[in-house]
Amino acid sequence: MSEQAVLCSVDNGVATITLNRPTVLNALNADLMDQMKEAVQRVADDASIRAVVITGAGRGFSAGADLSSSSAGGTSTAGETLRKRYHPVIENLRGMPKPVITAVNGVAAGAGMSIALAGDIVLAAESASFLQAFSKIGLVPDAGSTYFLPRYVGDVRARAMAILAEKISAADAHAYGMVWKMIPDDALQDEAQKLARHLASMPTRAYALIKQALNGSTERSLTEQLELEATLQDQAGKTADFKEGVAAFLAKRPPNFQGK
Ligand code: T3D
Repeated sequence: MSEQAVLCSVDNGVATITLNRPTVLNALNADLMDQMKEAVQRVADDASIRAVVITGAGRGFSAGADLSSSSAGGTSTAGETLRKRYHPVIENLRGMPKPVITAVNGVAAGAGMSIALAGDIVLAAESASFLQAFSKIGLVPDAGSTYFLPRYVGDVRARAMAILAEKISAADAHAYGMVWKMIPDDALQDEAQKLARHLASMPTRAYALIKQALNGSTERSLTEQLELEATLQDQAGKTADFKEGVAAFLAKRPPNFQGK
């Protein structure tokens, strides 16, 4: 690998993964996606990491697939590239047993927007923007955009975004429900770290189980969802953090959660 296309640092239980090709707005080439896949797997597997932040270096979050090295000019098909490089990242972000914050610091386009939307909590700088760029170059939305968008913003807006490929401001993204909070540009990274540190000090086993409950909940019936909740609550109820949470409440003292 020729460049450090993804940076990963760990501090006090918080991992920060930074897409790092700022001169091309962190466009996603094979090197970057391979490094991203490896970094995401590493933070997913490391039990000492209890919260994750994903952001972009420079003025963009990610401009999506690198069009100078995309399948249009390469030897692999788009489907092969997606299955090998993108799907493991998106599925791992959603599936990993810890909360993932995406801190969208600038434009998030194409598959870059899909990565942004895969976060459990999406924060956006006021100047950030979102672009379903795919149809502009004759492609369909991929890397999860057709899964996340209708669920977040509804079918009407998802269709318009995919077909019209118009840039959506952070304010509109927030109003549409794609973004949890909009944050002044110069405060975004500090706020993302502050939130991640807070999450890392909380009962993170419960967060893992919450993710399990919510992932795919729209595909399950009420009966199935009630049963899943009961099963997950059995697990949550056996954690040391549950005991600590109740003990701290009754003793009127702050809890000391260990993520166990
Ligand atoms: O085969 C497969 O891989 C399948 C997977 C497909 C998934 C996809 O993501 S498809 C969608 C790909 N992305 C796009 O179509 C977006 C293309 N980029 C843009 O539309 C614009 O750059 C932005 C709206 C994102 C930002 O515009 P702006 O005006 O802020 O910046 P810019 O001047 O256009 O870009 C800055 C530089 O980044 C520029 O390089 P230069 O001229 O300074 O040397 C530009 O060429 C480069 N850049 C931006 N996007 C990409 C890119 N280089 C390669 N690939 C890009 N996607």
